[in-house]
Amino acid sequence: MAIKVHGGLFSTATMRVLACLEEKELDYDFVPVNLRAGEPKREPFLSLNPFGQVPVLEDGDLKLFESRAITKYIAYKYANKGTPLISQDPKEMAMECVWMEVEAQRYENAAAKLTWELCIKQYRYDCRRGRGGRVRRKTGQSSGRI
Ligand SMILES: N[C@@H](CCC(=O)N[C@@H](CS)C(=O)NCC(=O)O)C(=O)O
Repeated sequence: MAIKVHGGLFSTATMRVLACLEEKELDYDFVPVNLRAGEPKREPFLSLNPFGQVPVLEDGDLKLFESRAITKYIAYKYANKGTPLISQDPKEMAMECVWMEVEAQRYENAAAKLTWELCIKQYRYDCRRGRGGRVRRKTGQSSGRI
């Protein structure tokens, strides 16, 4: 059975999981969840994650939430596929875990806000006005597609 990712297209936590699956060159089905319509806060989604948030990964009979737990699972389970993402050596793995914690505790908060303000908000604004597809800086310059 194929891996399934329930997530949102404007969700940085979902993007973390999709980036990991892409690095591992794994096939997966993306199941879009409508965050604006409050879909994660209702059944059947709550049965997948009682906290009502995306992403959720399904791999066979395993159902997982929390994006970093998901990426660690993928890195271990599919260690021999695609890009190696986690070391099998305990000391190296410990250092990787230290920096994963630093990312989660010290970096994520600011990075998620910046991604929202500089990228996603502008993209959604452009989409509503039929100019979707470009990411623009405040100066009006184009900085590429997302
Ligand atoms: N710590 C969680 C955070 C998940 C999270 O914040 N998800 C957001 C989207 S990025 C969400 O589902 N928001 C909808 C809501 O809380 O109603 C993870 O890393 O998976």
